[in-house]
Amino acid sequence: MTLQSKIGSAAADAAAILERLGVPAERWTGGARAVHSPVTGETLGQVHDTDAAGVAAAVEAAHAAFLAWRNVPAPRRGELVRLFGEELRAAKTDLAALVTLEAGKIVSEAQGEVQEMIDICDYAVGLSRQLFGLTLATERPDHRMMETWHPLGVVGVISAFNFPVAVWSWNACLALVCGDPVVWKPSEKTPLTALAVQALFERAAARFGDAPADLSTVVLGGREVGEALVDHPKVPLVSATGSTAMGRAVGPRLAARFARSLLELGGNNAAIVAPTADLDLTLRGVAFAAMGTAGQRCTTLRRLFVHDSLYDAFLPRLKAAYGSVRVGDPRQAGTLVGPLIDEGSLAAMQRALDEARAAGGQVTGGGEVEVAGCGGTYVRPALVEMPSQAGPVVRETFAPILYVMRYSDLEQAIALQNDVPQGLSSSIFTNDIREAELFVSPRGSDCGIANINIGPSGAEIGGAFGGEKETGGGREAGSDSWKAYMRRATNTVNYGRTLPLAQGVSFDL
Ligand code: UN1
Repeated sequence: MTLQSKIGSAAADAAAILERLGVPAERWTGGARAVHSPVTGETLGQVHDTDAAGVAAAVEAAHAAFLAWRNVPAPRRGELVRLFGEELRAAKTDLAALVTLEAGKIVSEAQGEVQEMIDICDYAVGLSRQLFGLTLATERPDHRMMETWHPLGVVGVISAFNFPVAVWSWNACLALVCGDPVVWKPSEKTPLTALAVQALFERAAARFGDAPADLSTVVLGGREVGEALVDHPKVPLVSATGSTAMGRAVGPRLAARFARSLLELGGNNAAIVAPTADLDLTLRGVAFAAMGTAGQRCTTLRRLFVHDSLYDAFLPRLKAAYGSVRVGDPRQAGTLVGPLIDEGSLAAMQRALDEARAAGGQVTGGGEVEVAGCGGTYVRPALVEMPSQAGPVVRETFAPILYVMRYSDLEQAIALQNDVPQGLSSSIFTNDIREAELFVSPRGSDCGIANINIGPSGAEIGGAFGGEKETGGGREAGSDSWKAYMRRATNTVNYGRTLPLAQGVSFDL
């Protein structure tokens, strides 16, 4: 199909997918909030915002579900997630196509995002038989001390437009096997993919049979909907992904009522290209991490420190890649960079580039790209050679801008890498084992993710995902992240006939 014949078809394609996935028409038509495709600018749907009473009702219903779900054995709860994974496998092509239409991701990345959901389902199913606690040494005879992990309650999930479905699934699949229902507020820019996922979940729940109603609900709208979720006393944990500004608003509100927060906020991720780096591999790693998803991942590579000894060999190759990368309709084979989410992103990108120029930066790329007949915002990624780490370099601009700087001493490069407010992801490209180990040592990268010979983006779900400092400190997905969704009880059991007190205290009546 030619591009020309596809223009104007985004709305029709989205409607057909929503119908196939079983999303009732009244959920995505007739509402006051228009949903636009970043691919063509077309209106894809009109969704209904949830009002404050609607959010409260969703939380109360989820809490009722919690009271039943916490009694269901965890491996049986895993069975629901297994069925959900089956629904996702069957719907992968459709759901990914909807991600492309609503978030603008290229086909391969959209499919990767749905695959990430399937992966976390599999992970959570296994986990449902491994929610273990420890048995601990006790100082008292005829006693046993142990810890047990119990379901926590309703989990609020606030997600961003750039991973409109996967981030929810990291939270929801773990929460569900841990015994917690989920109330989801997706980005107001991507409600349709959320409604599609909800429909798939409802199919899985129907097949499961006796699942309580309202284990998963979607509430739609802007900031006030998020606030209603964050402030509700029956939500003991909110997992929020988005900007640092959003986290600054959410974190203290949760702390004020002693609720838990799991924050995944901004990243300003760096990579170091050391003298022994394999330059072919580095070029591919840098290109994907910096230009992939049009620079709109929280793990996107934004700062590159290149050693003096290879700067002049590497930079021309990188510039050539920036000049030749195919920017355009994300539905078309061969496109590597799709649209920005909206014009606001382009404005922020241009502002950052102007500031970089004022600070002495040499900018290559960054101009708008005309995509035949399309109403989306398409831009060539920008490569900016900076004399120093200053101005816009120290903040996250959610757009494809890579700031490149020279370095001569690795410890200084690591210090610069760490000298930003954010601490999500980082990489070093090197074949020198001392450099590699230094980078992942206590005085190396200060980020939650530190990679060797891999770019900072594209993490798999088996590891704990998240970062330090203004990134918020939360960890999601793999390793022991599940503990955030449960409460730990310490139990001491006396199976003797006397009552020895701890610390040798005597209290004889
Ligand atoms: C995000 O951008 O919010 O590591 C999440 C990655 C993906 C997740 C990114 N697995 O890039």
